Amino acid sequence: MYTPSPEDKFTFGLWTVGWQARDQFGDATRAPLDPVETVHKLAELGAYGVTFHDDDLLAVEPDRDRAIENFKKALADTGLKVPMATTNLFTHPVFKDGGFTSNNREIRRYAIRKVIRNLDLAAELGAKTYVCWGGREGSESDAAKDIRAALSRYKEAMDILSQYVIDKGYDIRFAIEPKPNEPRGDILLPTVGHALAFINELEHPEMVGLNPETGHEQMAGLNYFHAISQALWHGKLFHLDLNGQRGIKYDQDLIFGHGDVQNAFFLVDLLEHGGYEGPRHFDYKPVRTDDKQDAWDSVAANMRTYLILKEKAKAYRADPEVQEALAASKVDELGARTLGEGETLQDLLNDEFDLDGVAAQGFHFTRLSQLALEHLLGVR
Ligand code: 3MF
Ligand code: MG
Ligand code: MG
Ligand code: MG
Repeated sequence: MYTPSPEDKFTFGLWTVGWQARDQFGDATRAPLDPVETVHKLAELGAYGVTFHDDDLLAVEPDRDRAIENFKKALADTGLKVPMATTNLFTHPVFKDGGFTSNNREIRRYAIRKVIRNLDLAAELGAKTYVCWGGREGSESDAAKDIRAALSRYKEAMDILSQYVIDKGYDIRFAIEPKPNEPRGDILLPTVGHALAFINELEHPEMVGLNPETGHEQMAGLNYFHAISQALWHGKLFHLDLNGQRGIKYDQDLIFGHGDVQNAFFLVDLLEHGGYEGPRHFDYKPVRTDDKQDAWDSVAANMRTYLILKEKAKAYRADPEVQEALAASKVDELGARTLGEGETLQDLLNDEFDLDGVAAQGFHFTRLSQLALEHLLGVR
């Protein structure tokens, strides 16, 4: 039970389990992982696929061609897929003021070249989504960056990359990953809402969607379930990064469910019933106190937690008492048009309405929330 298989479409970034746990204050606590080992181990644990930044492939083999050859062989040996790839535009010191939006024009040009080189590899490996997380696109001082010019340069980069994909005939769409801060004091496109508005300004908005991360929205005090719902509503949920976060603080990248578990419960319910068909991608970090085996256990924990929540959500939906409570709370009534088919505004204006009577009615959300919690806690 709760044993993942490729049909569950679980995917992991090489940089997740491969994180050496180097942080602001301390050195690495784990040795680098060979991507070949990661691919084999992920397949063994029941994952569907693996994702990567260009530089992740070079973790133990500095020669790019050889690293790619080894990676491809591991994929062929295991059947693991590569649904998504991305570029590291944040580690190298050259990106200290950003990639697409660095004040230095030469650096902006280099950043685009770096993306294009890995886009070619992504297309070759069959990736359908290319994530852009602009971790260094931002500032610490309002004196340092003309934000409007930076947005123009961000747009320019996305337009150039979209045109490149069209010209090459690649079957790839871009997914912007919002984040409010860290490593920059303030990052451009800080939330799902900001990114959605930005996408509307692009030359090819249809080619660009979102890769929202649980912890990133929660770092801004926002609700990930709401963010994913809105991304779905706009048809922009191209991909996602699942993990755990406990409140407004540094980017914790905990195991999925190890943060706000109630929000995770409703999120899984939404993903399973809301029409998202893409990979269930985990972007988490094994805690710094983990040794190598603990880190592999944490990979399994992400998938197991998701499958447990999936089962809990199903049982919640199937519970007759929940169905009754949902109806009593009029949850379905929100799906009905406010102005019914064939009605006119005049019909609405003519409504007789018992203002005080209706105002006095409760929505019974307490009962519903408690039922959900009890399902989650395993007592129903
Ligand atoms: C940082 C992140 C990134 C992005 C990745 C693109 C290093 O907080 O979440 O992980 O997810 O660059 O997928
Ligand atoms: Mg993150
Ligand atoms: Mg995070
Ligand atoms: Mg992420």
